[in-house]
Amino acid sequence: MPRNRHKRAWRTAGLALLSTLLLAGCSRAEIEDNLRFGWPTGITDQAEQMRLLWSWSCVAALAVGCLVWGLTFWASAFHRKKNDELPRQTAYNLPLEVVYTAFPFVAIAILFYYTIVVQNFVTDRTAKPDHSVEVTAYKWNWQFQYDDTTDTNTSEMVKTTGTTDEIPVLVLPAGSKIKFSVHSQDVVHSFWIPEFLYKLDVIPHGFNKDGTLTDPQGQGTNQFIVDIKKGTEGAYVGRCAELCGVYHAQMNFELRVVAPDKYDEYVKARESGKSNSEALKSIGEAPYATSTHPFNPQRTAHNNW
Ligand SMILES: [Cu+2]
Repeated sequence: MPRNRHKRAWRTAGLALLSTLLLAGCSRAEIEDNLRFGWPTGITDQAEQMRLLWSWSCVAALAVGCLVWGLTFWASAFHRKKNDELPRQTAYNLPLEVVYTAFPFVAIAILFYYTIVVQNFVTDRTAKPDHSVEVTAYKWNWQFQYDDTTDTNTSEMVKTTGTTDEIPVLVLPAGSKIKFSVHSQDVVHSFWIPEFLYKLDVIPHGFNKDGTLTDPQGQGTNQFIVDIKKGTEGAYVGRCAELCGVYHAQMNFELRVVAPDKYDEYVKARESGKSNSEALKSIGEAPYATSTHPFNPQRTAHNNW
């Protein structure tokens, strides 16, 4: 192909690319949204780190894709069969072979490295949390115990227990580090708040024949820590993510993220003996779950949980 035709083809391709970018383009929010590449929005620092890993992996995959598409386009555009003469035959290009063997290894090594870094961040349990919550799962509900609280009437820690009529609402402050210790009273459940982009198996303690725990040291307790971001106040549904029996699908709870000063007020209200709904009401929050509702056992009812 003559030189100026080459040039023209490249210019046309460049213009097409530029106008696509300009036409697709977009406000900052839209660009950011596109860079999520379909990744859901989380409310924790851990979720954000996972999102970054995903976004950069997609960018890397697109870069490789563009290279492959470019070479495909280049080969089909500029190396079409022009006559019956056989083109120059080449083989055993050692430098090229080294490059295309080494490049995938380097790409995989980089992806592997960042995956491990993010995984270690997400599963890290060494940080000192601001608050700790004991989560107990049982067929088919949840109990949340706030470790750093004392109910003045019972001298026990403040607990919120779900019932058939009332979804348990777990109240936590925005902008804080929370440690969850999850255990089960019966079968395996799974603690899942979709906005954490994380779920953790809730496993039971084993029992000896005399009813004592097989491992009182705490095997049977899984733990994880999340940093709930600032400005994430709201109601988020929580679910059981492990098929655990007949009413597994109704084993819901709600995470209510509130401002830190409201959280302190809430805890004070609970410590003074107020019920969960009374305490929520006293800080100006909806007293009951808003993201999900109790299961209606009527068979004809349209359940929409
Ligand atoms: Cu369950």
